Amino acid sequence: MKLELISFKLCPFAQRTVILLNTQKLDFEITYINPMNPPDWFKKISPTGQVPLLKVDDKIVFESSVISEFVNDIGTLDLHPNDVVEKANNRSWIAFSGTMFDDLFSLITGNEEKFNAAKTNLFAKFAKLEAVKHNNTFFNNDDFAMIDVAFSPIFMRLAWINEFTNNTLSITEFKHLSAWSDAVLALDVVKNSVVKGLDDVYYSNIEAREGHLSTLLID
Ligand SMILES: N[C@@H](CCC(=O)N[C@@H](CS)C(=O)NCC(=O)O)C(=O)O
Repeated sequence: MKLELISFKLCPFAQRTVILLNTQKLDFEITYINPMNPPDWFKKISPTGQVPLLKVDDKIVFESSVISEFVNDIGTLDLHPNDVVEKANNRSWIAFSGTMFDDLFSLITGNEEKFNAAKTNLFAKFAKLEAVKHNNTFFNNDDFAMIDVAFSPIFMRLAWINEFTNNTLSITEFKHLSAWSDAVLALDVVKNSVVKGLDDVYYSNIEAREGHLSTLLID
């Protein structure tokens, strides 16, 4: 089975796919495009115009949540819990995590009012997660799972923003969440899921958006 991932370097959804493919040790090619200015060949094959898109031989799989499940299906490891209730619960929190990308987008692009509203929203979600997170290394236990993959791009972007500003989005008040984020970000499979220097690109992106967050950047 030949796998080709169509990606965009800054895309958190595509980053999830890269982490999963590498965790499953599956061979794949990666082709980067800019979905805001896509090439014609991409427009022809993509129903949504969005990345990630996975080409599997001559078929396509799109929507990152579906791609994630597909990669789990073809991989040798089952990265979901065995218990069906636990698995459904994990999938619920994965769906919940999707809304955090809207908050992150508003945090980067919004004026002070929108920034504060997005931060309040995001931190209310963190509080909900903190309430259900146990003392384990990862979300379920000591095994890195699909749910940890789903949160990896969020934790990475949060860490970047905290590094670029005076810890504007520090999550240290959430003890379990902080420890979980540290454990996820320490993994090579997560560290290597983005191209070298993407943090600088992210910094420049924050600057270019000229939102409230850009005024909080430190060198
Ligand atoms: N629901 C989609 C969202 C993917 C998404 O928003 N991708 C962005 C890049 S990170 C994109 O392709 N944007 C271009 C567009 O929406 O036209 C998924 O999970 O795959």
